[in-house]
Amino acid sequence: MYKNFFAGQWIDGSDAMDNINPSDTSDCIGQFAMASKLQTEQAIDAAFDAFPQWAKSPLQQRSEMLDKIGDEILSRKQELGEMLAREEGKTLLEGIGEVVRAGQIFKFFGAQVVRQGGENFDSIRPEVDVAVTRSPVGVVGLILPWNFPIAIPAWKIAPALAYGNCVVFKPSELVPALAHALTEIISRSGIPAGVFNLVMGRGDVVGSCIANSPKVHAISFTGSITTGKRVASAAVARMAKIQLEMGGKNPLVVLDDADLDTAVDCAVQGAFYSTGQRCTASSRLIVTSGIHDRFVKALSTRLLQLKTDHALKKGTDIGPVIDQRQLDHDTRYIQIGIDEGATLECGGEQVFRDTEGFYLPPVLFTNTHNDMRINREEIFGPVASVICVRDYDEALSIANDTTFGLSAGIVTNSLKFSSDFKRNVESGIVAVNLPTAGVDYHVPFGGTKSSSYGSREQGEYAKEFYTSVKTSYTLA
Ligand code: UN1
Repeated sequence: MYKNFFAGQWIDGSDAMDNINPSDTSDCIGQFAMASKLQTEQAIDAAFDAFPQWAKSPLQQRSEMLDKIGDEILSRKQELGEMLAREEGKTLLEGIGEVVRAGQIFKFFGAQVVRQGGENFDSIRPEVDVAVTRSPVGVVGLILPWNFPIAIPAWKIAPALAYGNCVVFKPSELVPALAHALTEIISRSGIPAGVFNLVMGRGDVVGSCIANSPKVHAISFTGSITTGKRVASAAVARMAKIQLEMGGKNPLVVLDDADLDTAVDCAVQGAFYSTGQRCTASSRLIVTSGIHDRFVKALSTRLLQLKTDHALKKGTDIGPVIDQRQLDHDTRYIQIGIDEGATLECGGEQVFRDTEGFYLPPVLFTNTHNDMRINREEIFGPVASVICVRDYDEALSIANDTTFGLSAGIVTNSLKFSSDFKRNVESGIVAVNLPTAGVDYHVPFGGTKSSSYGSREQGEYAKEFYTSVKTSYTLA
């Protein structure tokens, strides 16, 4: 039984959940404690009580602590990567990559701790000095998804702690093992009791309690738009600070002059790796007519070569989708695409392997248009559509014709079109001759329109959310 961690103690839940391997449903990774509402309140109280002391803690102590957490994560990348692949279903290589990213994030914020500085201004009044400084926000509630079980926790927990906040961390109930492993590492870093708390459990119990608690000063959320809106309205009702990262329907534009191999690489990596379960996935492939047929042929050939199998099996390119519910959801959308008149170019059916898992090989639709539901709603699976367009102008206008705005990509050799695209595409991230997914850890991450709300995550920009600004005036 893996326990919750709050007020510096490992604590049993009021209930327990099985953690099932999506590559092999006979493999149960463990039983994880589910916190009750009362326990969640106790965790929040612990964070609230620990905050005044932690806010004043020596920077050197915080810096060394985060660096040490990063070191341990990096030194255990193989083991943690395996656990990640086993629990979430991305391949071992992707699992290890994600663990490394998490380690690097902790080390980055370990260094950022001692790079905190304010600004001085001359006043408009004589003899007055103005200083702008930053203070921690307080107790930060983190409500997180299952698709990056260690990297997303890292990019929220590390800055939260670096800037002097206390944390109440609610992972998705589908990936408790990595959350538990990360908590175990943090718990041994010398962190004072109550500063970091793990509460596993259901959204309507734990998540809702965090969103509604007057003792939680800020909430950072990554997940679906529906849940994000619910969290946001609870937080706004009590004027808590909020940061939301939600869906995407990210366009990858391929122009006639593109290098075909680069275009296919970007589409395969961006749309189908991590089983397409990324909010940065390129689910709309917008292709100009001169290269369309060659692109579709080369991409389908590549897709048919990809091996969809057990995430830990050597040679697997695409792991399973996360669970039965997601598989049903993906399959429902495939049917919607067929009913809307799209052509199923490859994939479309669940497949069966040696172990019982949720295997859905890459699905590619062609002959689609941007008004179809498969091109308007986020599917969050290994499903992408090709939209054929006349020219660059039509490609840009279709790329922007969406309620989302997280990531966008273009494959072209034209400086003119790539520059124009970087300027005019409505997204928070734009990639030229690179996949829309897979981002660096030291620069801002986030989107526009309904993809994101609040200030950016990651890199130095994270401080906008995890600190509040104070302006002081002093008569000299
Ligand atoms: C990436 O593409 O490297 O949930 C990161 C997601 C995003 C993270 C994507 N928040 O997919």
